[in-house]
Amino acid sequence: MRIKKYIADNYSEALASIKKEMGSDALIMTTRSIRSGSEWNGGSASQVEITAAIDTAINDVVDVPKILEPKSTFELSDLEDEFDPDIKSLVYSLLSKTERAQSLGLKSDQFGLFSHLTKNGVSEKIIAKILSKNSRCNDGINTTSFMKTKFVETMKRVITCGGGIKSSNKGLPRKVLFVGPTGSGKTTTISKIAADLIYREKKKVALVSLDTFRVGGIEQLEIYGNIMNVPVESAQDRIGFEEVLRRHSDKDVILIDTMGRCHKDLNYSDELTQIIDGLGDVERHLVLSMVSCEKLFIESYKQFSSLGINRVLFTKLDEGLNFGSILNFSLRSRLPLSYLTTGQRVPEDIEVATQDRVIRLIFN
Ligand SMILES: Nc1nc2c(ncn2[C@@H]2O[C@H](COP(=O)(O)OP(=O)(O)OP(=O)(O)O)[C@@H](O)[C@H]2O)c(=O)[nH]1
Ligand SMILES: [Mg+2]
Repeated sequence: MRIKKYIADNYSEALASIKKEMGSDALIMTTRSIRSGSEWNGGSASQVEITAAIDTAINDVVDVPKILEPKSTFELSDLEDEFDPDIKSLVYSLLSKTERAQSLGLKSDQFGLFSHLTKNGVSEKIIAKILSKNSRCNDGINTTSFMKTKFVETMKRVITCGGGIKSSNKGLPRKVLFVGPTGSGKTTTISKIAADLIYREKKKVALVSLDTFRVGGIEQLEIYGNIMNVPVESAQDRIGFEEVLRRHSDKDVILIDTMGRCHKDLNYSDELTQIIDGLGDVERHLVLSMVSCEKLFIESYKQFSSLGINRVLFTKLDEGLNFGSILNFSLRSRLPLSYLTTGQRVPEDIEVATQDRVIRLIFN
């Protein structure tokens, strides 16, 4: 084991030296800020010290092959950075919140807003990017309310809301497919939307289940369909789905349910694509639950990338602890939001997503 202290003007420089000398297997033992100048003039925390260690036996084995991740069409450089467990992110996670804000280039008058937004789940890197961009344009007037206003302006550009489901004006039924992780609330949300279309908008609706895999997958939808007195169909393949569409060509809206499958099942998206492709426009909504971790949002989005997603809707807001992940995900996916759901009651607990509502949620 080789241990060495590295002193530099900032963490990035120290880490660069560690990586250069010890490689990426180096372990970070300690980090601290060092005051330069003398005690009586206050000194300034202008340098950092990192103690790093490397197991030389491990370091000699340089040819261990990397396990390759399956290739995906989804590309997001920002995100790779965030989930990459390299030395930089390891050290970053060891810093205090203030140190993290400093290391991201923020000034002391921005720490309060930074802290508030991180508590509400907004990614630290996203906050820093937005705040530093805004402060560059407006030197000298960084009051909290000014910064908040600027932050909200950026959020309004990033969070787009596409409205609820409308019936088609082309005389054909609008077809809307819902996909997402197991238990995220697809079937319940479809029932809420169906009730709204039937009772409030007086539309003709059919419900279809593409539960091709699970026995009894249609039962839950059938219960709601029977209550609302609308047809509920199931289709296992493309031929079955085409028949269902023919039978319900007189409907205004056809809502299509799917079963949740593990996000690692990358074939699922292709299976669904084969069933629906070429059968006219199908709106595709990704259903994500506020109770699940943010990484699952991304994994699900990746899972359905070949299917193509047009909208995202968030469920279980009533159980969510914070809502910054909506901003994080919107920024990364650029998907317009359709609905938010706020409880288990059908049909009451659903609302069409609006920017104001989402911004209020994120600011608490
Ligand atoms: N608290 C709360 N629970 C919800 C909400 N929406 C759905 N649920 C509950 O979440 C659970 C799963 O809902 P489902 O609609 O069956 O989820 P799903 O995505 O269809 O699940 P799979 O078909 O198994 O993939 C049920 O107990 C619902 O009552 C919501 O907005 N808030
Ligand atoms: Mg379901």
